[in-house]
Amino acid sequence: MKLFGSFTSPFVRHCRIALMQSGLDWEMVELDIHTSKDPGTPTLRVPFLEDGALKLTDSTSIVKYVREKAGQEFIGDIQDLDRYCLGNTLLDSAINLFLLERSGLDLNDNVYTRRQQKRVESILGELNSTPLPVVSEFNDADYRVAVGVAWGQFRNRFSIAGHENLQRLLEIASEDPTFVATAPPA
Ligand SMILES: N[C@@H](CCC(=O)N[C@@H](CS)C(=O)NCC(=O)O)C(=O)O
Repeated sequence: MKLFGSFTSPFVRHCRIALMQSGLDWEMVELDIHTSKDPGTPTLRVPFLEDGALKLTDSTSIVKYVREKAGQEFIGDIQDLDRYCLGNTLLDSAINLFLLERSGLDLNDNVYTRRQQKRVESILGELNSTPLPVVSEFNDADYRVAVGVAWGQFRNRFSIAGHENLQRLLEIASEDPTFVATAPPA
């Protein structure tokens, strides 16, 4: 199967982690969504996946598909699923702000982008208050939060200076070989 995406995207990173852990046959096709004229996905976003006739357009359906195809569990617990969703919302807001700023918008001069910034800070506080996993027991909620927080540090989009649990989460994740192998290029 083929995963389309960039090496800097945290959503793609999570898919790569699941694929590396799956033992399945796959390859990564590098795609710059911002310059591609015909990216091959209706979302105009990465990642997307092709497995024969099957096409998946979102990292959540991709990770679930890969886990289940490999005989592994995606997310069974409702609180883990909610934490995964918080990680997603954090990333969605932070990436939108990143792209809007890159396109020339003053983020402090707009009521909705200020709300997005507030959302990022509020979610970081909430995620910081959740219990820490051990490295051998990372589930997809832990991976989603870890790739999100790591992306925020990589792009300098938010600080985790006051969030000791999130700092510790990244330390724990740094003991995970697939998390390390999928780090964005320096
Ligand atoms: N909900 C999507 C979000 C994917 C997403 O936002 N991808 C970013 C890259 S990290 C993107 O392609 N952005 C391009 C754009 O918004 O124009 C998923 O989980 O796959």
